[in-house]
Amino acid sequence: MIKVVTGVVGNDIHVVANRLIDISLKSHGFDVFNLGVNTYLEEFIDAVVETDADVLLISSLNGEAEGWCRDLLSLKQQYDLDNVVFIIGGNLSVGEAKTEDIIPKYKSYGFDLVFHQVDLIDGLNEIYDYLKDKKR
Ligand code: B12
Repeated sequence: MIKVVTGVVGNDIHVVANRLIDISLKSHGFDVFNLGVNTYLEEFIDAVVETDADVLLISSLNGEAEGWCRDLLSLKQQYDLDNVVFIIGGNLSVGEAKTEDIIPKYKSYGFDLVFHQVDLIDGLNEIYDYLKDKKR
């Protein structure tokens, strides 16, 4: 069973998308470790290491992930997490920003898949397709 750690990064209390993601992942047969809102990047990484997770799926609704996720690359190297898939979605900037600027920025932080203001169902379907291909 694919293990997924999920939650909302930083000082972010928007919980609705997180609950919907939890329900969707479970109904698609994933083993879900939901850390909920107000979770720091280091806590996500600890959970990934502890559970030996295959995927880390982070949400940010207030847009502050840009600040909270900058250290992802160095944490990935520190804990040797090359085999983990890193995904982030939600409102990935504070205020207006172009998706074509946002995606490369988060990829440079170390995320494999980035969804800025994407419909949740469309985004999750893309994630499920990506993970299916990875498993082959
Ligand atoms: C409800 C709400 C609140 C509630 C939250 C209650 C709760 N416990 O969840 C309250 C009133 C507390 C709140 C507070 C704040 N909020 Co508010 N809030 C909203 C609101 C109205 C709806 C958010 C929501 O839950 N939607 C339901 C979810 C399911 O939909 P969604 O947010 O559109 O999310 C979609 C995508 O982001 C995506 N998605 C999310 N995660 C992921 C992950 C993946 C992998 C994928 C693929 C997709 C994905 O899927 C969702 C569905 O399409 C939005 C405005 C809006 N109309 O969207 C603002 C909004 C998110 N809030 C905003 C702000 C600024 C705040 C505050 C900072 C306001 C303030 N000055 O105090 C605080 C933040 C406090 C904090 N520490 O985080 C801004 C964020 C702006 C930005 N990023 O630039 C928004 C967009 C309002 C706005 N237009 O300015 N908020």
